[in-house]
Amino acid sequence: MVRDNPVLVSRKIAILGFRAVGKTSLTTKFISGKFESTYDPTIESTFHKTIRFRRVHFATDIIDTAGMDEYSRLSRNASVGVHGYVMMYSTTSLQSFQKIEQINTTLLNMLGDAPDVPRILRDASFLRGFPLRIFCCSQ
Ligand SMILES: Nc1nc2c(ncn2[C@@H]2O[C@H](COP(=O)(O)OP(=O)(O)O)[C@@H](O)[C@H]2O)c(=O)[nH]1
Ligand SMILES: [Mg+2]
Repeated sequence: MVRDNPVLVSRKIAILGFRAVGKTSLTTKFISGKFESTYDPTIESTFHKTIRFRRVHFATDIIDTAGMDEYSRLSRNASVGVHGYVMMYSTTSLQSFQKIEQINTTLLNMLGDAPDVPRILRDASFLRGFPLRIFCCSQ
Protein backbone atom coordinates (compact mmCIF):
# COMPACT_ATOMS: atom_id res chain seq x y z
CA MET A 1 0.00 0.00 0.00
CA VAL A 2 1.34 3.43 -0.98
CA ARG A 3 1.21 5.98 1.87
CA ASP A 4 0.02 9.50 1.05
CA ASN A 5 2.73 12.12 0.97
CA PRO A 6 2.39 14.75 3.70
CA VAL A 7 1.03 18.15 2.74
CA LEU A 8 3.58 20.92 3.38
CA VAL A 9 2.22 24.29 4.52
CA SER A 10 4.27 27.37 5.44
CA ARG A 11 3.22 29.46 8.41
CA LYS A 12 4.65 32.57 10.11
CA ILE A 13 3.81 33.46 13.70
CA ALA A 14 5.04 36.51 15.64
CA ILE A 15 5.22 36.81 19.44
CA LEU A 16 4.42 40.31 20.72
CA GLY A 17 4.35 41.82 24.18
CA PHE A 18 5.97 44.19 26.67
CA ARG A 19 9.57 43.53 27.70
CA ALA A 20 10.41 40.60 30.00
CA VAL A 21 6.99 38.90 29.85
CA GLY A 22 8.47 35.60 28.68
CA LYS A 23 8.36 35.83 24.87
CA THR A 24 11.82 34.35 24.41
CA SER A 25 11.25 31.73 27.12
CA LEU A 26 8.01 30.67 25.44
CA THR A 27 9.71 30.42 22.06
CA THR A 28 12.81 28.53 23.21
CA LYS A 29 10.70 26.16 25.31
CA PHE A 30 8.54 25.42 22.26
CA ILE A 31 11.55 24.96 19.99
CA SER A 32 13.92 23.05 22.28
CA GLY A 33 11.75 21.96 25.23
CA LYS A 34 14.03 23.76 27.68
CA PHE A 35 13.16 26.63 30.02
CA GLU A 36 15.71 29.44 29.90
CA SER A 37 16.03 31.25 33.24
CA THR A 38 18.45 33.97 32.12
CA TYR A 39 17.17 37.30 30.84
CA ASP A 40 18.82 38.69 27.72
CA PRO A 41 16.78 41.47 26.08
CA THR A 42 16.00 40.39 22.51
CA ILE A 43 16.41 42.52 19.42
CA GLU A 44 14.56 40.11 17.16
CA SER A 45 15.12 36.45 16.35
CA THR A 46 13.42 34.04 14.00
CA PHE A 47 13.13 30.35 14.88
CA HIS A 48 11.92 27.51 12.75
CA LYS A 49 9.98 24.39 13.62
CA THR A 50 7.96 21.94 11.57
CA ILE A 51 4.75 21.09 13.37
CA ARG A 52 3.11 17.88 12.24
CA PHE A 53 -0.66 17.65 12.52
CA ARG A 54 -2.23 14.61 10.88
CA ARG A 55 -0.97 14.61 7.27
CA VAL A 56 -0.02 18.27 7.28
CA HIS A 57 3.50 19.47 8.03
CA PHE A 58 3.42 23.12 9.02
CA ALA A 59 6.86 24.60 8.33
CA THR A 60 6.61 27.42 10.84
CA ASP A 61 8.71 30.54 11.31
CA ILE A 62 8.35 31.95 14.81
CA ILE A 63 9.45 35.56 15.22
CA ASP A 64 10.51 36.40 18.76
CA THR A 65 10.23 40.19 18.77
CA ALA A 66 11.82 42.86 20.93
CA GLY A 67 9.69 44.08 23.84
CA MET A 68 7.12 46.65 22.73
CA ASP A 69 5.63 49.74 24.31
CA GLU A 70 3.24 52.37 22.94
CA TYR A 71 6.05 54.00 20.92
CA SER A 72 7.33 50.83 19.29
CA ARG A 73 6.83 49.92 15.67
CA LEU A 74 6.72 46.39 14.34
CA SER A 75 9.60 45.38 12.11
CA ARG A 76 8.90 44.49 8.50
CA ASN A 77 9.62 40.83 9.29
CA ALA A 78 7.05 40.84 12.09
CA SER A 79 4.33 42.54 10.06
CA VAL A 80 4.53 41.21 6.50
CA GLY A 81 3.19 37.77 5.68
CA VAL A 82 2.41 36.90 9.31
CA HIS A 83 -0.44 34.40 9.68
CA GLY A 84 -1.04 35.00 13.38
CA TYR A 85 0.16 36.78 16.51
CA VAL A 86 0.62 35.63 20.08
CA MET A 87 0.15 38.64 22.39
CA MET A 88 1.87 37.87 25.67
CA TYR A 89 1.71 39.39 29.13
CA SER A 90 2.97 38.32 32.54
CA THR A 91 0.53 37.48 35.32
CA THR A 92 2.93 39.22 37.71
CA SER A 93 2.86 42.52 35.80
CA LEU A 94 -0.34 44.58 35.48
CA GLN A 95 1.61 47.00 33.29
CA SER A 96 2.43 44.25 30.80
CA PHE A 97 -1.30 43.39 30.58
CA GLN A 98 -2.28 47.03 30.09
CA LYS A 99 0.33 47.38 27.32
CA ILE A 100 -1.44 44.67 25.31
CA GLU A 101 -4.21 47.10 24.35
CA GLN A 102 -1.68 49.62 23.00
CA ILE A 103 0.27 46.91 21.22
CA ASN A 104 -2.95 45.62 19.67
CA THR A 105 -3.82 49.15 18.47
CA THR A 106 -0.33 49.60 17.00
CA LEU A 107 -0.64 46.24 15.26
CA LEU A 108 -4.06 47.00 13.77
CA ASN A 109 -2.90 50.43 12.60
CA MET A 110 0.10 48.88 10.91
CA LEU A 111 -1.83 46.08 9.27
CA GLY A 112 -4.57 48.42 8.08
CA ASP A 113 -6.26 46.23 5.55
CA ALA A 114 -5.96 42.98 7.50
CA PRO A 115 -7.89 43.60 10.74
CA ASP A 116 -8.95 39.97 11.00
CA VAL A 117 -5.46 38.56 11.51
CA PRO A 118 -5.68 35.84 14.20
CA ARG A 119 -4.43 36.99 17.60
CA ILE A 120 -4.11 34.91 20.74
CA LEU A 121 -3.83 36.61 24.10
CA ARG A 122 -1.96 34.57 26.66
CA ASP A 123 0.06 34.70 29.84
CA ALA A 124 3.38 33.07 30.61
CA SER A 125 2.24 31.01 33.59
CA PHE A 126 2.40 27.67 31.76
CA LEU A 127 6.17 27.67 31.43
CA ARG A 128 6.86 25.90 34.68
CA GLY A 129 4.21 23.29 34.14
CA PHE A 130 0.83 25.00 34.37
CA PRO A 131 -1.63 24.21 31.59
CA LEU A 132 -2.14 26.38 28.55
CA ARG A 133 -4.53 29.29 28.98
CA ILE A 134 -5.86 31.03 25.90
CA PHE A 135 -8.25 33.90 26.42
CA CYS A 136 -9.31 35.60 23.23
CA CYS A 137 -8.46 36.09 19.62
CA SER A 138 -10.53 38.96 18.26
CA GLN A 139 -10.42 42.74 18.51
N1 LIG B 1 9.02 32.44 37.08
C1 LIG B 1 8.90 32.60 35.77
N2 LIG B 1 9.86 33.28 35.12
C2 LIG B 1 9.71 33.43 33.80
C3 LIG B 1 8.60 32.89 33.09
N3 LIG B 1 8.74 33.22 31.78
C4 LIG B 1 9.90 33.92 31.68
N4 LIG B 1 10.48 34.05 32.89
C5 LIG B 1 11.73 34.76 33.19
O1 LIG B 1 11.51 36.13 32.96
C6 LIG B 1 12.68 36.73 32.38
C7 LIG B 1 12.31 37.36 31.06
O2 LIG B 1 11.94 36.33 30.17
P1 LIG B 1 12.16 36.49 28.59
O3 LIG B 1 11.61 35.26 27.95
O4 LIG B 1 13.56 36.84 28.29
O5 LIG B 1 11.22 37.75 28.31
P2 LIG B 1 11.01 38.58 26.95
O6 LIG B 1 11.72 39.89 27.13
O7 LIG B 1 9.53 38.79 26.87
O8 LIG B 1 11.56 37.77 25.83
C8 LIG B 1 13.71 35.62 32.22
O9 LIG B 1 14.59 35.68 33.31
C9 LIG B 1 12.87 34.35 32.27
O10 LIG B 1 13.60 33.26 32.79
C10 LIG B 1 7.60 32.16 33.82
O11 LIG B 1 6.60 31.69 33.30
N5 LIG B 1 7.81 32.05 35.16
MG1 LIG C 1 13.08 38.30 24.52
